[in-house]
Amino acid sequence: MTAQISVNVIFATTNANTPPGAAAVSSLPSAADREQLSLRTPETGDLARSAARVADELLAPAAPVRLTDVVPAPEQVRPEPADDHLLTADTVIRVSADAAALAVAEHLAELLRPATGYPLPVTDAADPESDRGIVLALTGDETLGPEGYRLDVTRDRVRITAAQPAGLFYGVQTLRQLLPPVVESRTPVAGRWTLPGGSILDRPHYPYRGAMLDVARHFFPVSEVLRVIDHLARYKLNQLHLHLTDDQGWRIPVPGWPRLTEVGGATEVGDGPGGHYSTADYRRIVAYAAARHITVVPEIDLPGHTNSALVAYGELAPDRVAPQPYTGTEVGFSYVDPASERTYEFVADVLGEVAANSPGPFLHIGGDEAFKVKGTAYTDFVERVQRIVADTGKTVVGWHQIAPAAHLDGRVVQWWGTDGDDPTTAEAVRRGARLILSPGNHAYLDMKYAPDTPLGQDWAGLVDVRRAYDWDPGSHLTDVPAEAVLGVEAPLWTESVTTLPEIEFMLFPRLPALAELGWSPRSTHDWDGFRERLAGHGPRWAAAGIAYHASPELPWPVAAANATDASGAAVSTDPAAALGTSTDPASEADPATESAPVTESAAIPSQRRPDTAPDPA
Ligand code: TNX
Repeated sequence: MTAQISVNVIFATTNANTPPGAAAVSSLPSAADREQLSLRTPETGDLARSAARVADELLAPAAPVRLTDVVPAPEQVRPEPADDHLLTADTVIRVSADAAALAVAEHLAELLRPATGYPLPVTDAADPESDRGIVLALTGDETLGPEGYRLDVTRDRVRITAAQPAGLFYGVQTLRQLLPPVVESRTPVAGRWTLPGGSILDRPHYPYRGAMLDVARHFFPVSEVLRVIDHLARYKLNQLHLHLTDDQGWRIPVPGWPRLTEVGGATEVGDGPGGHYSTADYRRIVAYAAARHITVVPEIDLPGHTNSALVAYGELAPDRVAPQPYTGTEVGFSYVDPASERTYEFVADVLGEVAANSPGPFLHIGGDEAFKVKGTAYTDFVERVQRIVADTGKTVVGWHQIAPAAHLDGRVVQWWGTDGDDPTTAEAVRRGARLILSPGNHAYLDMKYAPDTPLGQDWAGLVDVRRAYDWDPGSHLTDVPAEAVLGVEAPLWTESVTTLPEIEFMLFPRLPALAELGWSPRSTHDWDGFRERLAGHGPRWAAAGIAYHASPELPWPVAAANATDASGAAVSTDPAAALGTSTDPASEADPATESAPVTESAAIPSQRRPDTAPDPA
C-alpha cells in the first residue's frame, strides 16, 4: 500500500513538470527498486504491474494528437497536458446497464480492437465509474441535450457521459479521433495508444446534419453504402438521404409494381448494369445506419425524374406509352401524369412501402426540375403528394421547388440554389416551412474542386474545401431567420461518380467541412484553424484506406504527403493517383441488424500496397 502511494507521487510530481515529449528518466524506479517494491508486500504482482505501468507512463512521449484537433470542433475544450491517458492491453470498457449504451460500448471496442490488438472487454455495470479504464455512462444531465456528451481524459480513466446513447456515440467518435491515426488500421500495429488529457463538453448546433448519396444515376452495392455510413458517423452526421429513383434507374422494390426494379432498375448512367436493393438490403442499410445514430431519409423523386418508372409502367406516362430507357445526364424531360388517378395510386403504394421500411421521421418527395409540369398542375400535384406523405405518418421533405405549394404542418424544404435571395423560399418559411440548406455552390459534393478535377460538374461553380467551409447556414438565405434552419446536407450526385474510391474522393476532405458547419458553434468558425485540424486527418483517412483528395489548400503533415499506410491507400496531390484504387468485392461488411453486434464495415483495400506500415509512436 505504502509503496503504491509513493509510486503515484513520483509519477504525479515528475510528469507535471516534464516538457511534452521528454522522458523523465531520472525519476524512474530502477529495476532494483521495482524488485524491492515487489518483495516488500504480499501484493507483489499488483505492485510490479503498477510500477511497470508508471515506468511506461513516465517514458511516454506526449499524446500525438491534441485535444483541440477534433473535427467538427467541439463546443468547449480544456486540455490538461499532464493528464494523458495510455490505453493498455488490460483496458476494460465499462458501460451503463442499458442496451443502446452497451451497443455504443461494443462499437467502440470494435473500432479499437483491430489496430491495438487489445481485447478491450465490455462490461455493463450499475456503477460503471467504479474503476480505471474507459467508462461510458448515461447520466441524467439533460443540459447535454439528446446528442451532447462530456469527455474527461485523466491518467486513470477516460470517461464519456451523456444524457442519451447518441451522445455516448458522438463521444466515442471524438475519442477515436484523439488516438494516433493508425488506430484506423484494420490490422494490429505496435505502438502507444495515448489519449490527450483534459475535458471536452460538446453539443451539436443543428439537429439535422446530413449527406445525400445518389444511388440512381449510378447504383452502389450495400457494402459501399455501409462504408459511406461509416464516413458520416466519423464526423457526427446523423442523416443519410438516399436518392433512390431517377430517370436512369429505380432502386427500391414496391409490392404490386415488380417491373420498377426488374426493368426500371436495370440501367444507370452510361452502359453499366444498374441494380436495385432488395427490401432486406434496404432494411440492412437502415439498421446499419441506426446503429450509428444515423437516420435514412429516403427520396422518391416526383413528378419529374421518373423516366425509369415510365419505362417499367407506360400507364403512368402522359401518353400511356413507355419511353425508351434513358442513360444520359440531361434532366427535366420526364414526368408521371399528374392528371391521372393511376399516378396517385402508384405514388401511395410507393410512398407507403418506403415509409413502412424507414423508421425515421422524414420522407423526401423530390419535386425538382419537373419542367414539363407547370403552374397549378405542379402545385396541385405536390399538395396531393404531401397529403399522401402525411397519411403515412411521415414529415414531407422536398427540394425548394415545392416552396410555392400550400403549406403542410412540419413541411421541410431543401434549398439547393446558388443565389440565396429567393423570395419564394422565404415566403414558404414565413408560412411555417423549415429548411435544410444544401446550396449548390457550397454544399454540392459533385462539383469539381478545381478546373482539373477529373470527376464532377461545375454548373454551380467550383467547390474547393474553403468554399465548402466558408459560409453560414444560419444567415445564408435572405429574409430567412436562423431559427427556421433545421440543418445542412451535402448531396453527392453521381452522374460522373461510378466507384467507391470516386465517392470518397469527392467526400474527403469536403464532407468534414460541411459536418463542422452542422455541428460546431459558430464561435469556432475559423478557416485557418480548420484547415490545420482537418489536414491532420489525412493520415487517418490514409490508414482507413480512404481515397481522399489531397487538396493543395490544406497543410498536410509531411508523412501524409507520400502517404502509404497500414491498409494500403495511396495518397497523392495528383487526383488521378488518389483514384488509382479499386474496390475489393470480397470485402462485404458484416450485416448490422438489431440482434447482431455492431461492426464497422470492412475497409476496402486498394490495389496499391505500402512498403512499410507507419508506427503510431
Ligand atoms: C441538379 S439538385 C439536380 C440533380 C442533378 C444535379 C447535378 C437537384 C434537386 N437536381 O438532378 O443530379 O443537379 O449537380
